[in-house]
Amino acid sequence: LWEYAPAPESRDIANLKPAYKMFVDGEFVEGSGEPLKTINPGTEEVLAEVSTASPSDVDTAVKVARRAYDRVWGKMPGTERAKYIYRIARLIQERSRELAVLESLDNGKPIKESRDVDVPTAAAHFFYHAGWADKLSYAGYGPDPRPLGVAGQVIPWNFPLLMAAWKIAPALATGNTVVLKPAETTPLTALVLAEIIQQADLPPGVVNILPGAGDTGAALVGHADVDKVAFTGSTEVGKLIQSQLAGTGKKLTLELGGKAANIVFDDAPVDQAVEGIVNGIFFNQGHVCCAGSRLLLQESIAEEFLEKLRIRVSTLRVGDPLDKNTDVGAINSREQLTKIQELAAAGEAEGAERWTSACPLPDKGFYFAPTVFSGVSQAMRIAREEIFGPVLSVLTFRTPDEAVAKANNTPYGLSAGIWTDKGSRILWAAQKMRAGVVWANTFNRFDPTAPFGGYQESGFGREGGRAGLEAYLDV
Ligand code: TXE
Repeated sequence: LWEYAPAPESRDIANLKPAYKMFVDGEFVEGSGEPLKTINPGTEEVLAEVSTASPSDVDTAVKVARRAYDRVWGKMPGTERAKYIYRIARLIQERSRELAVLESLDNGKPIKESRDVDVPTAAAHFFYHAGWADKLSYAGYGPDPRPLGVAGQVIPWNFPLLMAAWKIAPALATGNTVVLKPAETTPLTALVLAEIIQQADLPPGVVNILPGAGDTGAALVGHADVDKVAFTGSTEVGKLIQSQLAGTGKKLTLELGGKAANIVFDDAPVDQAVEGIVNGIFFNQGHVCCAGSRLLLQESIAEEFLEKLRIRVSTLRVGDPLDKNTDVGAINSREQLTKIQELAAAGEAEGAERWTSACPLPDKGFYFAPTVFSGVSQAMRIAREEIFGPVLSVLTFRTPDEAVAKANNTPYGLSAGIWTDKGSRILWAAQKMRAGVVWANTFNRFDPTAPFGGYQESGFGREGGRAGLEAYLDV
């Protein structure tokens, strides 16, 4: 049995500073908002004090971004923009250990995930988009598609660096300038990305990074001189932004919550499916908008499959995010932990059968043991609401039609998974599923070449691939 071990990975690698400033016009400056303290969710210790942007700082940053757009970036040939974007990608690679440790400290995710997924995928987004910068005329939008101007971008805390890359890279490739607000609980890696942007010699004002809470975000997206808004976060705030922007003519993309179904048919390769289901919900503590949070099992295999699944889940090691053996790290904040606890309690109260892994949890920090609910019915809150934590809800079905109907019985529509040996069934189900991404015999695969985005209350617009460029262009 695994025992709790102190972090072997030195936190010195993170190059943590006691205080961080915001990044405006190529400089790190003190914001005039109330400073915030970002904490390590794995230990509850304060990591650093971070300067925040007031509405007047937002106004300054937008003006600076406008000037950089008008004078430099909006006019620069794509071949030149590409060089800067490649440089950012290379610098992310060079500073990858620092970024990975800092991400795990600030967010709580296991170091093996920040090391193997977040940081390399962030670099990949810059590499991929650098390649587009000088090829936009050949992208099928007609000659010289135009950038929109200033992009106001607001991102969440679940993939802090990766979401920043996901937002900034396509904006730069298409010739837009950026004002980005990271989430209040995870501002640090975005500010190291700002250092990288400075190191890459990007013209001042092309990218500005302003930490702050929801009020800073609201001031940014509502600013009259912002042309395009890109938001990733809760459906609740996404709806607020949509109504705030109604009638302004700003281009908007929203990437919101999800409640993805992972469907396992009776002919699925069982061991592979068990791994995929575990990865689908326990990766990043389940703080994933496309997490496979609903498992739909064909009735004939349900009991056997559940048994194997519980055995596998009981081997997951929960604990110190900096320990390389950790599979499930810390929940990002006390608020999120409370939300998960409340929804799990609702699952029990509504009559689902709760199984929780008996793994040891550290005494300090925000942790939640991997949990599987079986006997879940479609009306239960744990089948309808996004839990955004390491909690899986298991439902059953008899026929493929019933599986697809249940998968689609959600107000969301971000992703789905299908596990079967039959190629024809994969194609059939993928066509019928209202989900922006459908994975077959795999899950949670991210790639900058593939468009990502949702249906219904999961938002609209696509990020990644050629489709993602369209959100930043007038065509
Ligand atoms: O999200 P918020 P929270 C879901 C998940 C989670 C729940 C709540 O279910 O439990 O949302 O998380 C900024 N105008 N997702 O409260 O508030 C905020 O500062 C402009 C799914 O953290 O939406 C942060 O930078 N911006 C999701 C960002 O919005 C505003 C990822 C997201 O925070 C704002 C995160 C406003 N009025 C949570 N209010 C996903 N799709 O992956 C807040 N913000």
